[in-house]
Amino acid sequence: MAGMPETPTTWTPAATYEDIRYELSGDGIAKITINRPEVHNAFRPQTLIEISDALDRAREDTEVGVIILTGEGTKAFCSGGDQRVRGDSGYLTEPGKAGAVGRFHVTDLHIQMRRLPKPIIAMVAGYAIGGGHVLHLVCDLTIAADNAKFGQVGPKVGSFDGGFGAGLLAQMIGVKKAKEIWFLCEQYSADEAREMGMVNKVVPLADLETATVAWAQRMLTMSPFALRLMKASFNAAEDGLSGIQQLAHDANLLFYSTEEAAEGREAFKAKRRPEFEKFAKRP
Ligand code: S0N
Repeated sequence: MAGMPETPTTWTPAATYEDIRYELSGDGIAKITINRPEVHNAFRPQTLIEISDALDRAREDTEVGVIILTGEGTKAFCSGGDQRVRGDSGYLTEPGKAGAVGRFHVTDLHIQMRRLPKPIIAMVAGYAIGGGHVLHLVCDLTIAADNAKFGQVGPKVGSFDGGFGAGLLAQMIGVKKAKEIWFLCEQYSADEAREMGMVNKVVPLADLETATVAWAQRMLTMSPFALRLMKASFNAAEDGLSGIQQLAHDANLLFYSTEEAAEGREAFKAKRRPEFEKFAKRP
């Protein structure tokens, strides 16, 4: 396939976790793999805590420009919340412990993924179901293998995600189709998901990683700050004031590198009047 890397990527483990793998390509890509194939990569709280930690790691690493989120094996990207640890008050960190109080770790994780100023690509083979489907929606791009299956199961298993799982989906594919997905809980092929607009590209299973790495490498040739601002700009409309805040603070980051901003800081430190009159009043 044109533009594909000629040799497979060699991934180097860069941290140790229980439920996930965190690996680096050495040329700017971090890969996070949910490693629970025995349950189709369903996530328990520990899994989400580890993904969150790995995302922080990738964010702080100034060598990393693009993140790939995927699942171990070819059968599933992720099948959502691990139903064995779903308690009466949310997912349990310590199932079986008397008085354990559950919660939804995905709530903060979704926000973290949208806030992270680097593109995240969902690399989907097999099932992206339930909370696993929402995880791929929240990623910036999705590349799917031709064996991928997408769908929601919430109302079938006594659950629902009315956050990004509903709102973002509706924005992506339209309200009627989003309602169909949630109300009927059927599964959709990779091609159907692409036609709906929630998958960017479908490739043969054997080419999934090379195709994903090719897109990541292409983004690595782009201006990282321009990508950062584009991600924040896309999110700003959907995320309201908190989206605008991200974009505005990114403007701060840029402004701080100007002589004009430095003049205010230096004048304060020198206890003198800032000479802002020397700066152009831009049209
Ligand atoms: C994915 C499905 C369709 C695959 O079917 P298939 O191929 O027939 O495989 P199975 O035999 O069913 O699965 C293989 C083994 O994997 C286990 N397993 C699969 N999924 C899960 C899971 N989610 N939790 C625990 N175990 C799972 C199977 O049990 C089986 O194991 P063995 O071989 O030992 O029997 C099919 O597997 C399927 O439908 N899975 C369940 C999908 C599901 O219910 N997902 C959870 C849905 N809910 C969420 O994800 C909620 C997420 C969330 O945190 C949230 C967010 C916001 C607001 C609310 C919530 C909330 O939780 O309520």
